[in-house]
Amino acid sequence: MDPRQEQLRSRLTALGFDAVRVARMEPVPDGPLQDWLAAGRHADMAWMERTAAKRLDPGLVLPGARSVIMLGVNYWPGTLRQDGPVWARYAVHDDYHDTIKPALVEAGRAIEEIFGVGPEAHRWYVDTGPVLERGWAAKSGLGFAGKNAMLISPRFGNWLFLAAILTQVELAADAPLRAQRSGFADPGLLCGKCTRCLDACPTQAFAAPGVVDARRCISYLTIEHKGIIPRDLRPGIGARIYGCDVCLEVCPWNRFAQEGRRLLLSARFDLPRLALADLLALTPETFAATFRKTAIKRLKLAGLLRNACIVAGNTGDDSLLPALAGLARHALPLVRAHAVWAVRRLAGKGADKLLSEARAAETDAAVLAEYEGDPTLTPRTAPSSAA
Ligand code: B12
Repeated sequence: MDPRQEQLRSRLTALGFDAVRVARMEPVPDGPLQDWLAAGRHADMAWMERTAAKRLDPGLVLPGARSVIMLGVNYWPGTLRQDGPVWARYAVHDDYHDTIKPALVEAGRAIEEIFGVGPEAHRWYVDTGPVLERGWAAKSGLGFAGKNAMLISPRFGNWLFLAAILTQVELAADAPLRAQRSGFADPGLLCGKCTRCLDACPTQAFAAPGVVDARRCISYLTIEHKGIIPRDLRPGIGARIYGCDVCLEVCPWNRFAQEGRRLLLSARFDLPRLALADLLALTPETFAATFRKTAIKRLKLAGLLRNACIVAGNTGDDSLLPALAGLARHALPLVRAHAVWAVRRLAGKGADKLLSEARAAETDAAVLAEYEGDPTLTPRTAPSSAA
């Protein structure tokens, strides 16, 4: 192999990337992304439609691109006690987009120095770019596509952030993992008969192995979705306040996960120690101070209060009723709607008294619907295959 490629690999590893693999650029297989979008499985993520052409043709992102360098950052936090509200593990860090970006800037410089090219010869992304990161990662052999739709690494399990560098430099491609050589679009080949992730999903969000329907996925509902969360999906959210790791944590491949160097991460393991009562009492000021630098701040206070009300409604803990009754008079209808649901779920018949003042003042149709709806509605059991 060209010694310059080995030099690049060592530089990228030294920068803090735990996995470095290369895929040769080639046309993306027609089908999976288009089918997913056509079925509406991207929910309200309209940007997925707007960027589809680029995701399918990296030449539109970087003309003349020849290779994709796929990078993985191991974020397995080891044991993380979460007795109260449960956070997705990726979120108990300063925003990974911000902590990984400086290393990508350095990576770009390394390519320029080592291969004598200019900055126009590469483009890097972490998460937010129009690149099918999991597809390229599987093609590069960084891992394989699991039934849970995750890129699973035999070395790190499910706990890798991915980043991609498209480059016009022709690099030698690494081989995909053996079972995937015949083609990537076969999620679950290395999962064998295991269906733990599909069976464990609390909201039955898998339309098929490897295919997530975002409309039912707790990660989507609690992070990306801006509006009211469908009532029948709220019980399945359980104690999950932000994101969901269920389909990741049940995966047997995690037996290889180990705490890593964490060079590109900044832990916020204080967040799981916040009690639900603290979250329900957040103000704009305490929200901004607590979640500064984290990805959670993008959810905004209203979104976090919405999620906290759902978690509260699922706890069965009626000591939270005074705080929830207070939130039923919050300035924002989004918060009021979920607070009313939680009070009615926890207090049963006693809810009318607790909510009488709030109800008398209510004018918003969506919130009024929460006073009428059945708060004990349990999740639908049939997996959704609805388009
Ligand atoms: C939109 C999105 C979501 C949506 C939709 C999820 C989904 N399954 O698509 C929601 C909000 C639900 C979500 C949730 C989560 N996400 Co997300 N998400 C993304 C994002 C921005 C785009 C994913 C996408 O394109 N989906 C469309 C589907 C159809 O594509 P796909 O599943 O990736 O794979 C298809 C294609 O690759 C294609 N394909 C087939 N053959 C080939 C061959 C080649 C060569 C190529 C290129 C493609 C290709 O077919 C595949 C199968 O259908 C990526 C970042 C990125 N830019 O890629 C992060 C990303 C996938 N998310 C990530 C994470 C961590 C999560 C969560 C774990 C967060 C959490 N704890 O709450 C959950 C996991 C849910 C799950 N099981 O998927 C990580 C995953 C890392 C990993 N090891 O896999 C990513 C890569 C972000 C990152 N940079 O680290 N996410």
